[in-house]
Amino acid sequence: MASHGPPEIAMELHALSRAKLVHSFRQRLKASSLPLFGFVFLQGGEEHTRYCSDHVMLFRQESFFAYLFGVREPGFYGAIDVSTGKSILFAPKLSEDYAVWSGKIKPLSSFKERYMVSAVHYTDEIPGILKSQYRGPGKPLLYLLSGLNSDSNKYSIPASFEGNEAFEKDLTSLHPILTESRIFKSELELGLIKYANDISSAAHIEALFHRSAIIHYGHAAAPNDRTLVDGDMALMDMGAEYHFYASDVACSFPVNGKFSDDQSLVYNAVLKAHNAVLSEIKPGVSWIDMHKLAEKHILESLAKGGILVGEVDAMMDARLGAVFMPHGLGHFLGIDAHDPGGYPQGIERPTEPGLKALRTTRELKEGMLTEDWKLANLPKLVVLNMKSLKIDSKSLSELALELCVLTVSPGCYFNEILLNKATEDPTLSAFINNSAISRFMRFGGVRIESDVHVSSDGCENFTDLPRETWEIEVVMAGASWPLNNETILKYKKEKSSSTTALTPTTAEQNVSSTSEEAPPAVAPAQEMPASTSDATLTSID
Ligand SMILES: [Mn+2]
Repeated sequence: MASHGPPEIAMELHALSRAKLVHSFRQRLKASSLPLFGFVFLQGGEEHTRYCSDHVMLFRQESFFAYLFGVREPGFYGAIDVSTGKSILFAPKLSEDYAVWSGKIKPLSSFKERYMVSAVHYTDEIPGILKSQYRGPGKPLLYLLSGLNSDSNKYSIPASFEGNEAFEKDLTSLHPILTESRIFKSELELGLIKYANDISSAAHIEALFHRSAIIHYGHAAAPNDRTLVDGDMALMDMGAEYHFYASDVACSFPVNGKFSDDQSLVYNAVLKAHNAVLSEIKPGVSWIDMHKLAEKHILESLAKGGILVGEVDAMMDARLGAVFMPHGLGHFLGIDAHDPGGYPQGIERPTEPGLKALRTTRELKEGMLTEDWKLANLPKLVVLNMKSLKIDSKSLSELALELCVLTVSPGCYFNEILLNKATEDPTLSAFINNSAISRFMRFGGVRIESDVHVSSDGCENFTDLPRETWEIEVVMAGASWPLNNETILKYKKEKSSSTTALTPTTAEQNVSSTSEEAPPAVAPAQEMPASTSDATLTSID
């Protein structure tokens, strides 16, 4: 857990990312019989002030630039020479004024050392340096980053600098290769995501302890600012970031510390979906199949609980799952919480309800370049850099192990708009038990989200949180996590004495529960639970 302290940030992580990119890029150029000349050229993020004021907003590096260079400061450019593999950073020349107000200006040599690049110059030297280093004929060629992010539907902006008219520009080659490269993580990247997960897990536990009675969430126009009260479910989706690398974790719990029967029913439906997906993930599985598997478990549980009626297969055919889980099962995770690459060129987004919200439909792979890597003739300088940096106990191919990291985040929500639409649809409405579902109209929803990496024999879950209803209840009652044997024994003792006291056996047949706990009685005609978060759908998955 977090008590291990932060891992050392290894800048060779970025040297490795650059080497990997150069390797793939050269393969691509060779395959198209193009000469191995030119520079991959990126512009880092700029610092901004709040509107017209001089209030400087918190700077966070642009993600592609962070991936290749790890640079934390604003105003940089970066070039990677495709023919030599050499990398050059261009730093902004800061004025003396800057030094007076913001502290000592770092010399270029300190950037060279920290970011492990071949050279560092000032941004006003870009045209001169690139021209002098270019080995091809004619105008120097720049491979610029331009392409669509399939999550945001926004385009990356290609680098621009004074004097750029003297260069040839290629705007199509870089984006697909760099995006693909980001999907498969090195061991060094995994370490950071793992640590970010430790922090997130610890934060969620802390929130459970304090029962977070008030949650500000949502957005300025529709703030999720209602105070949660006794009887509500809380849904928290939050993740820490460490040296650019993200985590994305959600947990759902009853604010009063005890699951009601209805809350258990919905929560266990989602937990069953979550656990089923985790046990099925391995290289070769399709993400669409995983989404459908989650839907199926949720629909089955809702049917067992009497909220839905009819055959689950027929519900699946009618896409009823999208009414309760309108978002995709999960997404790639890395430098961005929604890491890019879900829809590479040639892969179309599905159009069916629910499936169209998937952030990827790819088949999961352990890594396609690993074998390639072992044979790769890597750019010399990068190899030298790597060797000089105390990682000699591991070979480059070991470090380059490529694993994809995803979130698994099934959810079940009772959204008024979607439910009303379903009631008006003759096919969908036939499955809905109106009197049962009316109890849930102000329920809100449940989401469980964990971060996993796909390995050859399945997946590893980085997120360490109480997930069973009883685990959540004992942690909310004050037990520390992970639970110690004493707590578990005490719980089991209480459980056995309470199950002997409880009678209904029909309940056990009616409710699906992944919990060790005795299944709760089904759908008692209790009063409507108070509403949960009004905005469970504003910040989905
Ligand atoms: Mn997510």
